[in-house]
Amino acid sequence: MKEQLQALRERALAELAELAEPRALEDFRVRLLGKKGEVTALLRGMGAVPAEERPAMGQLINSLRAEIEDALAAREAEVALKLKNERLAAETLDVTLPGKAADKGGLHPLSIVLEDLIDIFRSMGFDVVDGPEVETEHYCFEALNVPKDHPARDMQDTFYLGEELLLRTQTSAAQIRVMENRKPPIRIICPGRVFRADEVDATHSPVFHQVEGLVVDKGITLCDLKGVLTQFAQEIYGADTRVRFRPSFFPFTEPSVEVDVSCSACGGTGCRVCKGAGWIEILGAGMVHPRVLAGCGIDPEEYSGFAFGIGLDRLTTTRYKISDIRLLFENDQRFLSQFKEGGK
Ligand code: 2NL
Repeated sequence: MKEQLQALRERALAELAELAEPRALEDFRVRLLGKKGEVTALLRGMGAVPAEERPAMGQLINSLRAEIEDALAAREAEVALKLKNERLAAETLDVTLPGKAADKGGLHPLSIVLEDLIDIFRSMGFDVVDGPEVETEHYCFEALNVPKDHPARDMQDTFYLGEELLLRTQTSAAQIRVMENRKPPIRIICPGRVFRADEVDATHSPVFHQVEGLVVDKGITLCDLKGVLTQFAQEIYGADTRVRFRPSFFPFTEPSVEVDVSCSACGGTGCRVCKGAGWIEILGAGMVHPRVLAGCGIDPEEYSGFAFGIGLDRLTTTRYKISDIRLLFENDQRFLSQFKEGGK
């Protein structure tokens, strides 16, 4: 029996050295040390051993069992360590690789210019308001003293959405609502999208952007208009910019003016940018027509006001020397990414 034990010992240890899988090790444990295992069977077979040899034999079997258990535990630890090392090697990260910077977005050029504009007017005490893009004929035209037969109302120029509703052609409608609902003093600007049935080309788009402004109070004169708009023009184009006011006509203002600034490209001597004129037109303005005030329930004998309308798209294309207005509406990343902080 001793030889049998010795043979089992050698076979078991040799086999164990070959096993490299946790599953195989568990099989091995069951096969040798389990209830029906080989070592257990040896203990059961002790009945056949002469009584005086039993204690010594029992000890031998128990020490063999202990030896196999220890060898198994050691092999299990080896296999576990090897598997863990293989897994770690497969998961290796090179922490010295440079990171990929997140692609940061930026503001649309129209938004950059609009924010500048809002800052300038806020600093002069203006509030920002907005209104719906779908308007009624009343708010878009009647309340602004635009008569029924005026060309601006023509179906060819205005997108009508039925008998009464239309897409606003200027943001004045939102300002009319403010005049109806608030008592003067009123000092607001109203930026927004406006719509006109224009053919698309390098300088025209059926959707464009406007910032209108309105001031109503006691004793407001053309001097206030000139002061505010000169301040605005010089903040946008530079402190040494010259500003001139030319007589013009709008149905909603009387008198009306158009405002030009000296060309920032040539300083006023005439160049390609200003088409030789030395001046660039930037906005239209005027004293709010008494009929417009009265229509909103504001007594024109007591109050007066001025209003202006600035085309945001042209302001943006001239500031950034953008040659085609369509670039503002196409959302081509190659164009837009040039306006991100830090450039491309
Ligand atoms: C232009 C001209 C202008 C106004 C807009 C206005 C608004 C109210 C009352 C009176 Cl509520 N007027 N707006 C006045 C004068 C000119 O826009 O050429 N814009 C690009």
